[in-house]
Amino acid sequence: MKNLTIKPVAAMAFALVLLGTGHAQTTPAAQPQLTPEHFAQLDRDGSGGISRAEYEQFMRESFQKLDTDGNKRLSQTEASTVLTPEQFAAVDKNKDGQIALDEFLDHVMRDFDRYDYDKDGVLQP
Ligand SMILES: [Ca+2]
Ligand SMILES: [Ca+2]
Ligand SMILES: [Ca+2]
Repeated sequence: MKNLTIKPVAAMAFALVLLGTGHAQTTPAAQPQLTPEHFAQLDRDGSGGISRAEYEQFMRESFQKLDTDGNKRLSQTEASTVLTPEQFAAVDKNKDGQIALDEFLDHVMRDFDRYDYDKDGVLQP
C-alpha cells in the first residue's frame, strides 16, 4: 500500500466552497482539506461513509447553487469560484464554453470512483 494520503479529493473543492469553508476565490487550485465537519455534512444519513448517492445528491445541489442564472449550465464566470480555467476546460468535454450538468456529474463521479480505493461504493473518512 503506497497511497496513504488522506483523501486528496479534487472534487471536494466544490464541496468545500459550497459548504462555505473554502477559499477557492483566491486559491482555486489549492488542495482541499476534508475535515470531519465537512465529511459529516456529506454523510447525510450518518452512516460513517459517503455513498455514491449521497455524493451525487450533494453535487447536484452544488451545481444548482453555482448556476446563478438558472440556465442549467455553468459559465466560466459561474464556475470561477471553484474551477481554474484549466479545470473548467477539462470538465467542459464538448468545448462549448459551458459546463452542463452531465459534464459536471461525469467529472465529479469519476473523482468519487478514483478515491473509492476499495471500490465498495462508499468513501470512508
Ligand atoms: Ca452515508
Ligand atoms: Ca448558468
Ligand atoms: Ca460543455
